[in-house]
Amino acid sequence: MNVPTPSGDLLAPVLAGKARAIARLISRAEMGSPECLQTLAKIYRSAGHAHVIGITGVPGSGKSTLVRSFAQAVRREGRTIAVVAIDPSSPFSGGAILGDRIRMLEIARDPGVFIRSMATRGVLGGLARAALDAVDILDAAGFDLVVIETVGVGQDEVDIVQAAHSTVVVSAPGLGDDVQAIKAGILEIADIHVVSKADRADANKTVTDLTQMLAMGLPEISDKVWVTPVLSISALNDDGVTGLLVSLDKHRAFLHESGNISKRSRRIAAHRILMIAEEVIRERLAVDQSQVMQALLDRVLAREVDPHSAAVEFLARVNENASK
Ligand SMILES: Nc1nc2c(ncn2[C@@H]2O[C@H](COP(=O)(O)OP(=O)(O)OP(=O)(O)O)[C@@H](O)[C@H]2O)c(=O)[nH]1
Ligand SMILES: [Mg+2]
Repeated sequence: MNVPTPSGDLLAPVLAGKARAIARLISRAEMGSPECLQTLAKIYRSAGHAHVIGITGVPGSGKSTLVRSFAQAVRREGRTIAVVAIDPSSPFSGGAILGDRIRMLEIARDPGVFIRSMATRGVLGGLARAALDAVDILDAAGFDLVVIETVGVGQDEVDIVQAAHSTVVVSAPGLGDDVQAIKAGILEIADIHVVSKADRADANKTVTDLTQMLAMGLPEISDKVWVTPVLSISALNDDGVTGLLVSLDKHRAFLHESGNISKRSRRIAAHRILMIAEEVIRERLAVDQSQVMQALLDRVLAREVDPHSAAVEFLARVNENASK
């Protein structure tokens, strides 16, 4: 019989940056296996060094192509990068053009790059929880930059990129007249805006529209305030991609110099705790439902107890059972 390696045994190779162990531990985290929780706790203690970057944008805006070209720019500087792509489609399929396919092959051979795609289905107990566990694992494994790529639709996806130190919103020309980020409600979460596919003639209009839109809500400029840049990039031609790395470095420096990093880290941690707490409660409810519910139901149906009081009692009983 094939006995799986205990997650604890994966700890040392993960911390040493071994790709196979990293991939396996991420899979355990993704499955929500309780067996790996202790290991994840140790991972968390070792993490906290990477620059965590969220990249989002509407479908087809060019995120995956940008991320791959960005990964190469990072490698040219001798830094390492890991990517968690939360993608309904695999980052290794769909829409890849020739230059991009060559790029994928080069990346696949480079130990300084790790790309992991996470399906939106089949993750037990919350995509956001699993994605952030994966970020911890990659951070503890020593990658300098950890990128989370998500499609900018759906609350889960938006929550995930907001759990990054720096959030990049990608808009593309040719996907309609409006600024897509506004429609998707992700304009204001950007620390950096990227207009992709800058090799296209209509890219300038997207830059102008976006810049005007931002100017309307521009905060008072002082050295404490971050002014969100709009970068024009052609990932296809590797044009402007280094500029994204420069902007991200500047943003990270800004977070530290202004002290905003502690505010942001607290917000991210609080969000994560709440998210996991919700998951724990949901699991407990699922387990205890039938036992605790039956007795309560009889009383509610007889109108001896109202549904609100019943819900409070239900939670109290479930918690009692959990602490037994
Ligand atoms: N001309 C041009 N086309 C690009 C560029 N970057 C991406 N594309 C094309 O735009 C399409 C979408 O690119 P992807 O990188 O797959 O976009 P995505 O945002 O990851 O898409 P989803 O994963 O479906 O959300 C593909 O057909 C790419 O070839 C670019 O810099 N220039
Ligand atoms: Mg993609």
